[in-house]
Amino acid sequence: MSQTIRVAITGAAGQIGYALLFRIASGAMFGPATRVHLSLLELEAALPALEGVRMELEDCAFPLLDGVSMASDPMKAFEGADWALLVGSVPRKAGMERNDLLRINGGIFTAQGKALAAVAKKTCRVLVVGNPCNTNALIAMANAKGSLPKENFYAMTMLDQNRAIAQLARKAGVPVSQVGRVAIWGNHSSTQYPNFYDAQIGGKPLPEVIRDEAWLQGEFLATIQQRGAAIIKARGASSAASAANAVVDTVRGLTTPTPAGAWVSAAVCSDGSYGIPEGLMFGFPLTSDGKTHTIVKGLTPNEFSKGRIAATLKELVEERDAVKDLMP
Ligand code: NAX
Repeated sequence: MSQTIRVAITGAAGQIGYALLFRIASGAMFGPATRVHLSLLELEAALPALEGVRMELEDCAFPLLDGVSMASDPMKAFEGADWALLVGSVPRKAGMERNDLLRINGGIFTAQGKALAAVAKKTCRVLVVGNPCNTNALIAMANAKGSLPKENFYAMTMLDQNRAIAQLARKAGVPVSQVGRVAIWGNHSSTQYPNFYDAQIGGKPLPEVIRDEAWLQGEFLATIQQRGAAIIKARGASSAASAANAVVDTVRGLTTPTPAGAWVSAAVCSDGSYGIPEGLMFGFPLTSDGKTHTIVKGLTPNEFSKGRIAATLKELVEERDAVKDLMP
């Protein structure tokens, strides 16, 4: 049995936390040969509820779970972390403007970025889930500068990728395992672009299999972009189990070599690829060698894709400009 991986999780008493912690402790994230310690961060007021979750984790008697610790101070929770999963954030409330939301959460991710820089392992990798996740990740990355490499920061778009794969498989009448090279470009928001033009079904270009471009450009895109809202409408609560599953898929995708014909979607710090300004947290198709990621190069977006990428880029630049003063 190898070393213990220390995983810090924020917002651990929330609904995604409740679906996520048990998956990690069972070995779904780091495999059946890796032990884990869960270091849970919550607001002071949520610590009693978190204690109940801790008791349930104990009651599962997971063989891979080395321990669980709880804190309301990020300087404690992030100490020695190998991975930090930043799930907790303040949700948008009625009457709140987008800029208010950006700035309220900006404060949280400024403090958490600084705490990660101060006490996490220098190799710590950070996945931001809490919305607006691209810009929250940008703020955390900027505040950890000089301590944690910018390549170690990610924002989650894997739930969108999984949603897209499921819809494309259903339309083509094939198992999801047949759908590859689907990637989410840009922001995790309603401007995201789930690019289907480079996707493959059973190894063939997707547009040769799904010969319904109007559906792809119209209903398919709208379904993926609005899926979160549709789930809230149906369930009366936002996606939780599927979001937790996507967290597992993202970390697994970044810590294992990517199989041929597959891509991993996540927002990463742009290196200038595809004309996206360097330093912006932008969703790209990635591959991984199990240790580091690479942005898939050499794709040639058509005019439709270019238009969609430009729209989501515009939104992300506006978000970045609204929080510029929070980034040293
Ligand atoms: P919940 O409201 O159920 O849980 C959030 C938890 O975070 C609460 O327990 C709260 O006490 C805690 N929290 C708030 N501020 C904190 C802080 N400063 N430090 C530590 N903990 C803090 O939300 P949940 O449904 O779990 O969703 C969490 C976040 O994920 C939200 O921002 C949500 O919008 C976002 N999502 C992101 C997705 C993605 O694909 N990137 C998809 C699912 C989800 O919508």
